[in-house]
Amino acid sequence: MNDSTAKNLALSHMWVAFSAFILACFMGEYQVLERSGLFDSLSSPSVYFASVSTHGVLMAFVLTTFFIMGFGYYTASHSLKVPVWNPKLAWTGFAIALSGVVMAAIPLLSGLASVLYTFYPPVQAHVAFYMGATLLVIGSWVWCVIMVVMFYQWKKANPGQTVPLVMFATTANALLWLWTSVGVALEVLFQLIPWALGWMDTLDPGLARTLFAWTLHPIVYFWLIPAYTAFYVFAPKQAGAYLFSEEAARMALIVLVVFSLPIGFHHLYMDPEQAKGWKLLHGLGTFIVTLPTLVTGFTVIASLEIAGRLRGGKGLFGWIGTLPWGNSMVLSVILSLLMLIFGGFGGIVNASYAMNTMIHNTAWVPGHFHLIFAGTTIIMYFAIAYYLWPILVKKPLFSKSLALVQLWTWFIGMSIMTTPWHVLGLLGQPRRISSVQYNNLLTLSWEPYELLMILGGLVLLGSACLFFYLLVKTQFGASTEVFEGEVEYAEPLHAVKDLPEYLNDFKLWNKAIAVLMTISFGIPILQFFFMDTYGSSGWGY
Ligand code: HAS
Ligand code: CU
Repeated sequence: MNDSTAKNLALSHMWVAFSAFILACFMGEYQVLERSGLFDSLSSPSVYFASVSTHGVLMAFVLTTFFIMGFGYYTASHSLKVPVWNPKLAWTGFAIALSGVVMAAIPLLSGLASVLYTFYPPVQAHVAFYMGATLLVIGSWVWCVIMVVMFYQWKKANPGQTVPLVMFATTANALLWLWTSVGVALEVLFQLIPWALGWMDTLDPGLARTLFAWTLHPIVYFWLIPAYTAFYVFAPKQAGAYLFSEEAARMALIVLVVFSLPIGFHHLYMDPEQAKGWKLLHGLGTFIVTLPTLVTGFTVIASLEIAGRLRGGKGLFGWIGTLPWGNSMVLSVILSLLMLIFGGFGGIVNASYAMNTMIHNTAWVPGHFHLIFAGTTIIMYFAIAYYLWPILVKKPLFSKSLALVQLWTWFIGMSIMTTPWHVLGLLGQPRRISSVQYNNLLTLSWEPYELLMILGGLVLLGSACLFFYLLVKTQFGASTEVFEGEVEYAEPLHAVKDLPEYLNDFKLWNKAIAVLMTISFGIPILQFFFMDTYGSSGWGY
């Protein structure tokens, strides 16, 4: 088996991902400085919006998509013990996605696409931005197809056998992404591109926001699933024990995929286009989709508890101290779960229809997603990188202890930065603004929090640089030592036997998604074409 193709694919994708990440971190620090309003010389709304748009696109779309693709190629090939199917196609997908990034970066950096990462109309970007984003998505579809083909080829060659959990999770994510990206693809192809090219005078932002909501919730689980995959397949083994239940893991992944799709209207609670009943339906679905996260928390903590007890931990909490805190994967999982408590709590507040009025469009929301995305999720991307890099480049990690410092500082920096954002949100500070100069008592009360967020940002920037430095040093450093280790997957506590097909395949779940999506998005989308919604008819006016 030609393992080197999978390794090269993984490394190339991940380098793009982490290069985007480090660039975006510098922009993030500039943004907290500018936004604080404490430095007059930095104040420039136009630079701020160009920066925050680029930061958001790089973090949310480039870092994630490329990381997920690279991780998927390597684990698929490794766990199924087959080469990547059609490597030429895989490289073509990589080239398409990368050219999309370059194409979008030009208008972003020149201030012609200052539309934030959600690019809601009627704010308009240069058409190259929309086209670049489209190419990125098309490149990622190539990856999805390859994952699905590899999954079914393996099943055909190994009838009746259980697909390795890591591949089950990756395929779940590929299918999730295919379903997820349809909403934004319709918006971009039928509304934003024709409008930006001047083929349409105007468009219906209500429809655009509805289509974006189709994508906006499940996309966050597309980013999250690799983190949960590492929770399940790497962490228990690294902690020295077993996965508490593989069946629970599979069920959690399935519910996460199926219920992430029909619930996007919790981003539209305050929008006028959709009726209350639809919002409530999506709100109920949102509470259902928290369950797989609770199950994941339970299963992973139970796995860690087994590890702690096997290492001699006693009493109700004694096992926590005996965990190998010096192992970067185990430490990351602990820190990730700690951030999940508060990030998830924030999510529940957001999802509660009435409470959403209190925090919608305030600094609370970036607080929520920095904690749960940049915190919970990205710290696991770091852990995966530290775990895979030595295997991919066949050299030991440059410094294990610096890696631990980096993980701790990321956790501390993220806590320092996002706590003030939550408070500022409750104090009424709007999000998506560069600065508010009301010059009254209200903004004075914001100042101490602004200072804290700058400090948090600085700690995070230092941590990000350390992460990048460690990867560079590991791969290109002078060490001549050869690393021989291999990826090891956690065994379940009880071996999986006679798994029902619905826990080993997605056919049933695709049907379930189709039904749920028709129920939850059918009329809300069709109304724009069949009803007179404020004079709109279909895509535009
Ligand atoms: Fe969210 C907005 C609701 C999860 C990302 N979210 C956003 C936006 C982003 C985002 C990017 O309902 C902004 C979009 C924009 O720009 O407009 N979110 C939720 C809910 C969840 C949730 C209910 N979000 C995520 C994840 C994200 C993410 C994951 C990225 C990766 N979110 C919302 C809503 C909005 C929103 C509204 C719109 C707000 C508005 O008005 O604009 C849930 O999935 C969360 C479930 C999690 C839990 C936590 C369980 C805790 C566990 C940890 C246990 C650990 C222990 C410690 C005990 C219920 C399992 C163990 C310790 C040891 C030592 C072992
Ligand atoms: Cu959401």
